[in-house]
Amino acid sequence: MKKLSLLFVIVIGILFSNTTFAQTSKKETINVWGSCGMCKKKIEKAAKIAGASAAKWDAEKHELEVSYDDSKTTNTKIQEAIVKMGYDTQDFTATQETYDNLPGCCQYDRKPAKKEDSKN
Ligand SMILES: [Cu+2]
Repeated sequence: MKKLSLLFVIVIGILFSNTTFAQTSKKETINVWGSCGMCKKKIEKAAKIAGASAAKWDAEKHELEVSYDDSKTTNTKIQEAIVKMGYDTQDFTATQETYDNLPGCCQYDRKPAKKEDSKN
C-alpha cells in the first residue's frame, strides 16, 4: 500500500510539472519584408524550421505572426532563419548576396534604411 501511494505522488508530480512547463508558448508579430506567395511559403517555412509551432505571414502588412515555445527557440532565432533566406526583418537585414539570389518575383522592396544611413 505504501508503494502505491508513493507511485500516486510521483504521477501527480509529473502531471503538475508538465502543465507548468507547458505554458511557455508565446505569440508575437514580427515585421518581415517580402512580396509574393513564394516569399510567404519560404518565410513561414524558415520560421517553422527555426522552431515556431505556427507562422502566418501577411504580404500586405509585411507582418509575420508566430507562435513558439520559448524553451525551444527565440524571436531572434526565428528572425535569423528568415534573414538567411534573403528576407529583411525588423531587427536584421539580409545580405545583398542572398537578396540577389532570390527569384525575380521575390525581389521585394527592401526594408527602409535607418535614418542615419539615408541622408541624401
Ligand atoms: Cu516571392
